[in-house]
Amino acid sequence: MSKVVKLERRDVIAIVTVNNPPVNALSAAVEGGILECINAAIDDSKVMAVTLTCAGRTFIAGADITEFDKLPKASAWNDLLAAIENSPKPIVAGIHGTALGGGLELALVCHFRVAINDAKLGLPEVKLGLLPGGGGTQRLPRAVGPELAARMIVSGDPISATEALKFGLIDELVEASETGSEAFARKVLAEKRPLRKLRDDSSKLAAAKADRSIITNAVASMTRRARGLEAPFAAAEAVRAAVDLPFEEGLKKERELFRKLVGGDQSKAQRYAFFAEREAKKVVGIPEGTKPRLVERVAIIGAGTMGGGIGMSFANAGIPVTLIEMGEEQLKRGMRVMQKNWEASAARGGIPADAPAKCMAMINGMVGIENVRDADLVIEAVFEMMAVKKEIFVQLDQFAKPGAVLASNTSYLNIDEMANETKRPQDVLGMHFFSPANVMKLCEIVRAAKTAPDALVTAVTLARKIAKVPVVVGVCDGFVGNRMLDQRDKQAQKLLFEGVLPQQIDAVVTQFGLPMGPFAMSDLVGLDGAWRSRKRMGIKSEIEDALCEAGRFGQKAGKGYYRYEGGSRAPLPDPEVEKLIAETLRRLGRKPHAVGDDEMLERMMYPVINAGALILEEGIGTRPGDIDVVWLYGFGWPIYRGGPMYWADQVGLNRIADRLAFYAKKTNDPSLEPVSLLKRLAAEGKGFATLASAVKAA
Ligand code: 3H9
Repeated sequence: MSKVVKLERRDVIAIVTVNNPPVNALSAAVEGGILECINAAIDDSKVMAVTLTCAGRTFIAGADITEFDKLPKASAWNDLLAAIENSPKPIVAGIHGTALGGGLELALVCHFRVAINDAKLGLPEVKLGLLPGGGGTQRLPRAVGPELAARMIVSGDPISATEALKFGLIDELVEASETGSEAFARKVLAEKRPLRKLRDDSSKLAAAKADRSIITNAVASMTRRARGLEAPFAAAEAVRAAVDLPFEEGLKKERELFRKLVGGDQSKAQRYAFFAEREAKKVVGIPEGTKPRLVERVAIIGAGTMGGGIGMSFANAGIPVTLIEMGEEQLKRGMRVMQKNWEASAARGGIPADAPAKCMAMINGMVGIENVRDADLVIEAVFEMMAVKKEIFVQLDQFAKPGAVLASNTSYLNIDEMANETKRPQDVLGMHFFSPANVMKLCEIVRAAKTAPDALVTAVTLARKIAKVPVVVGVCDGFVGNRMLDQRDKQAQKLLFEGVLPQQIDAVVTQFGLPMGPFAMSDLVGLDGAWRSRKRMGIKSEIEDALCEAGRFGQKAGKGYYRYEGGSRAPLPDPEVEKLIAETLRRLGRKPHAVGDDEMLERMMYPVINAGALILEEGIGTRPGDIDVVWLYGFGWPIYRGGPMYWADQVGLNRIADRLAFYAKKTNDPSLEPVSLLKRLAAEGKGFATLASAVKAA
């Protein structure tokens, strides 16, 4: 009998229970086990109906993604689906937790489905660069209609059990999945309900057959953000096949599209990213079983853009916030911005109409740092200057309660120096949020020299609680994300001085798949801050200085490297800028020359990889996957390229090391020389992935 699937009988009801922690993924063993139990139940003359449920935290959350690289075993999977669907005895799926991917597809071949109220049901395969390959694209449109099915399949987002009931995906809401499905099975028997096979029911397809815009519109709204991704378009094609083709032919189409995607580079990269994100949550180098400290209230110092955004993230998660400013005016301004942001989300329908008031009630605005007293975690988000930060930490040491975690949101500065201002450096760490902090998911958790393991775990746990993706990094200038990004931006600036236009450089980056190029990003951030610091330090950056002197401070001024019309955020190339660059180059005696797109990409991206290698060499980042997660969630690296370190492995480290050495000479820039880790791996013919396994094994 199977170790992961159990069969019991309660008089006429056979109960099949999957128990494959943590998420009951459909491994080969689970598939085989379910088939064996279903066949045994069908063969048992005492059994009249069967239920399929799961032990543990969730219903089956999909196929086992770790097994995808092995040979496909479509026939075993098809045998299982056919055995359930063609069973002469009713089979009821009892759902709790998440019925996802292959899990929902299995439920869709059952004749009935019941779910508990907080269950979620979805086909998230597109998020792994796939489409549902177990009949989901053909049966879901028949269950809920093609419009909702297209939304679910093309976006990968699940729906709630209540919505599932409303649209006919489930038959009933129940209190508990096991007892509820058993009771429902008895009802089916008592009422002699006919077995419903979705494959034979095309009634919900009629409307979309008559009016194609139903499906076209749903697909268009879901694929708008799918730039560069293959899977959402393939998924849409499969849903269209459900409407246009007979069931069997639609299935064939689905299989064909699935096979193409599963062996493709995009899905491999997306599956890699899925596991990299989960690995990143595991903090390396702390005693096993380290527990987080209890955090019931958070204090944030500074109600500016960052502080406000961080405060919103905590309030959204239901964690009370004390927002602290130096004066009433700044505090009022900060609170007003938060309220406006929430109201704008409510107006867009992103949050319920009563959410802004509820969220604002979570924020307690106060003047004076002594008000950190009640907080279990304090995050300072004040001006990015070491002297100011140090002063804050001296005061935190005085006012914060013993055991409170003290965090800085600095994006570049040395956390050890701040920690040393206190008598409790073990409680100090960095929590570097990315702007806008209420939207961006990345949070670099900076472990300082003396940070205690439980303080670190507290920050990681809390970041997850507020729906951020935490990555633990070490202390260095710019940590992982900004330190690497600076290398790209430095090279982008050099290209500008060779006469390449901002829009040409940005286009190379966006064509590669990032949402924004370095110059559009500078315009978004604003050019004036860096200009003022350069002036203070007596540093020059002639082109950007000239832009600022002409009042071109970026988006907020309606002009920077680009011009912006009528308050729009769309960057438009500006002949004025071309003129200004040409004049600056003439003044400096530089001759513009053309640079090809491939060279631009190499010159901007390979230094990023080099910096990543140095970060690993120095131990600032633990795993190459952590660096990839930073880029995926901090800078919108295209998920179908896995992350910079994964991408580097696909390009080949040998090539990257060679090209870096070449550009170091060609552009007379020794900072481009490959670092020793990169050189060593390249010489050994290895990739960064070999380091990931070394860390895992440790
Ligand atoms: C599919 O079904 C294809 C079919 O259409 C075609 C068939 C022919 N496999 O996320 P968590 C692990 S494609 C293997 O931290 P949560 C995960 O790595 C699949 N492992 O928990 C982690 O391991 P560890 C479609 C999996 O509570 C642990 O479980 N399904 C899988 O925050 C806990 O995960 C999906 O895409 C898996 N499928 O979230 C669902 N799923 O502890 C993907 C999870 O060693 N999964 N693991 O680090 C999820 O979305 C979330 O994991 C879930 C739980 C919502 C289920």
